[in-house]
Amino acid sequence: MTPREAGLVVAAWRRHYSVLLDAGGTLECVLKGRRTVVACGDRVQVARIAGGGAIEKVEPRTSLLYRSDAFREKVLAANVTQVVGVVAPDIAVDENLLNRWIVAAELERCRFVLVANKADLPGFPALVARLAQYRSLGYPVVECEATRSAGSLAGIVAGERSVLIGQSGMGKSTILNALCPHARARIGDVSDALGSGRHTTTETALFMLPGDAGGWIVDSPGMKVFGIAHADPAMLPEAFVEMRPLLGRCRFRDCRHDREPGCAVRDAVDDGRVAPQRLALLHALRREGEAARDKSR
Ligand SMILES: Nc1nc2c(ncn2[C@@H]2O[C@H](COP(=O)(O)OP(=O)(O)OP(=O)(O)O)[C@@H](O)[C@H]2O)c(=O)[nH]1
Ligand SMILES: [Mg+2]
Ligand SMILES: [Zn+2]
Repeated sequence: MTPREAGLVVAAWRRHYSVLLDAGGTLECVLKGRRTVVACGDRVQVARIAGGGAIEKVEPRTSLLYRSDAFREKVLAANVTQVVGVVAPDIAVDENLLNRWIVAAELERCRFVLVANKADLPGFPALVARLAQYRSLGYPVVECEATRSAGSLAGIVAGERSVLIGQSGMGKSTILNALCPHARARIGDVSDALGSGRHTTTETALFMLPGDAGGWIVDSPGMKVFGIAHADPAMLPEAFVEMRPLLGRCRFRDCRHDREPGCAVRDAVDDGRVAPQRLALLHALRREGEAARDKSR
């Protein structure tokens, strides 16, 4: 048997992967087994084959972020400790999408941080004002002008394993390049990203952070949708931080927080403690999850 070598997956494109070997150097690898899932951030064991390597084993993960609907799954990153959502004032922020990133992070027990990028642009103060609701949920909102510096983010990502997530053109790759000067990720024009529907970043890639604290950061392609159909519907309410103290306080133990009388969550919506769109998202995610389960039967 050929000896296996251990490494970290640093780039993923379709079914091709770059693995940074613990012993040094990177190896271009293919994946054996159709059903195996591999993502940037995975620790793997590879065997040398002609022309590169084959991933033979994936070590157990602490987290796995992925998008899914009833038909498809797309892994974003493995073993992350923190999800960094990026928004900017020159592109319409899809808050439904944003809340989905938060739920995905909570389900994997990752921290969530929101970055308001492009502080130099005119609509910036209005954007930051809109994001106050996320700060009051407990998620840090960090302001940044990545074309100048990402210094405000350095302390947030240091020592963490983060993934940058966001709609196309928000500036994820620009932030990455500012944090990891050796990265040289491709940066696109916003007009390009919006006009043609093309995204500048087409694969996920992982970069080591400079400095002694260690950690790494994954850049991902822009997205327009983020399905979480793989989530267990029973786990979803826990992913909404402001609902946690209310769970178990409804009249019915199996309350869906929909139209049941004596629902503590609905009461909280009525008196403004829970935003109606957050409860609506909980219901939408539950429907999506149930539809995906029906389909797979
Ligand atoms: N004015 C301004 N523009 C910025 C800032 N940060 C990034 N940009 C610009 O925004 C555009 C998109 O940046 P990217 O980093 O490619 O965006 P992205 O989020 O990686 O986009 P995708 O890879 O398509 O998902 C580029 O033209 C950047 O120069 C900023 O702080 N201020
Ligand atoms: Mg990019
Ligand atoms: Zn209820």
